[in-house]
Amino acid sequence: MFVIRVLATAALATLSLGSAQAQPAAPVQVINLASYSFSPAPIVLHAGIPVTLQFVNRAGKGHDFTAKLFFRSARILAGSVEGGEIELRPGQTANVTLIPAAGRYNVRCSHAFHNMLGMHTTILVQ
Ligand SMILES: [Cu+2]
Repeated sequence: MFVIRVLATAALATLSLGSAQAQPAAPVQVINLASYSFSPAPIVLHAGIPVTLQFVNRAGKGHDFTAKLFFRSARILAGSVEGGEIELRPGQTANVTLIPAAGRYNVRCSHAFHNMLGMHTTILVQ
C-alpha cells in the first residue's frame, strides 16, 4: 500500500512538473502587503515584458491591491483580477501574470482608512 501511494505521488509530481513547464516562464516580482504599506515602493516593472506578480499579505488582517488603470492597461495572461483589484485574506498569496504597459500608476488599499494610514504607492513601468 505504501509503495502504491509513493508511486502515485511521484506520478502526480511528474504531471504537475510537466504542466508547469508548458507555461512560458515569467520572472516573479514579489509585492508585500503589510499594515499599512506596500513593498517594494515604488514597484518598478519593465514595459512589454511578461512578469508574474506575487502578492503576499504578511498582515494579520485583510488588505487589497487596487490599481484599476494599471490592470486595465496591462494584458493579463494568468490569474484573477476583479474590478481592478486583488483582495487578500490574512496570510494569503495570489499570483497574476501579465504584460504591463508603460506608464506611472497609483496603487492603494481600498479598505476603510488604509490609504489614509499610508497604504499607497506607485507602479513605474518603463
Ligand atoms: Cu489595507
